[in-house]
Amino acid sequence: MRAGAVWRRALARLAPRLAGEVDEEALDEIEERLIAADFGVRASSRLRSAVERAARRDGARGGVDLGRILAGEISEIFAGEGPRELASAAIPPTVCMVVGVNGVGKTTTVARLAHRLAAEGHGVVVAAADTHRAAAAEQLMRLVEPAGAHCVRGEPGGDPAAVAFDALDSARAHGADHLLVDTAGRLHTSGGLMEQLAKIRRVLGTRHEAAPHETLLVIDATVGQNAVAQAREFSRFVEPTGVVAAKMDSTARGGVVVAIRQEVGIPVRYVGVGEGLADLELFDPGAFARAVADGTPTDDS
Ligand SMILES: Nc1nc2c(ncn2[C@@H]2O[C@H](COP(=O)(O)OP(=O)(O)O)[C@@H](O)[C@H]2O)c(=O)[nH]1
Ligand SMILES: [Mg+2]
Repeated sequence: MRAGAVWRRALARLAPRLAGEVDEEALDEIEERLIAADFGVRASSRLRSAVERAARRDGARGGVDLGRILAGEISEIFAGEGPRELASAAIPPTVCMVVGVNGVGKTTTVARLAHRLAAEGHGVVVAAADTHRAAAAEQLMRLVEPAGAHCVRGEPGGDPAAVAFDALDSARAHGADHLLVDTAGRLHTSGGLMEQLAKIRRVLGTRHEAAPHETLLVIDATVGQNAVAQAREFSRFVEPTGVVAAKMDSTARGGVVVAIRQEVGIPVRYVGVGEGLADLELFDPGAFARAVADGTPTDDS
């Protein structure tokens, strides 16, 4: 499934069919549909007000007008943001840390980014900084080695920050352009996950100017508003530069990308649209908004 198809499915019929003027009933209906589509209560209520103002101003009549206005207001939330690839550090390697709770798709995302970057001709080193599960490093190695990426791992149960540190040295030694750091989602030893992640960040930062240059927070799109809570929690400790909304193919709702953008302020950068290594796409706010407009049923259909 491609992102365009995901959005068309997830965002169809957000605006109700409507014969005449935009009234309270139609606005209530939009708000309910937005909430049902995972936009979150706050974003949905703000969008309702914005649509109401715009509909009055433009003298909107009918569902198609309403859908177009809703799409426009959603675009406003992403104003000025387009699809954006990973940053490129002035001095290589560009360091990207991938964080998130267990099972959301972190390791898969690291593997996908490794393949993507390698296909563009970049040298890539990955750090298996999830040292709490022996299987985690195996999984990562198996996924990235076909791309020609070098994988650095530590002792099982060892210090993840030490693995990140060694991997940075290795990336320099290999002259790699990118270092991708996979992390654990749950911590079994003493000390919280967030403190551990903050430590990895600090260690990378002391060894390399401005590292990590990117911190991608992976969320599972099927958990809806829980993902917003996760984004809020992680942003207190690791300053995510972007969200990867994984498993978008496994939900019929797509509003969580708006909820996170508006309520936590982190831009969505990538979307996971399947289980394959190629199933990671840059998030395109324009395509998202267009799917809202295109999904509005015509008034006589
Ligand atoms: N359908 C679907 N499954 C995904 C996607 N991304 C990851 N997964 C699956 O989610 C599961 C957990 O992924 P993993 O990367 O191991 O999660 P981690 O614990 O965060 O490292 C695996 O079975 C992946 O294949 C996606 O975009 N779509
Ligand atoms: Mg993992």
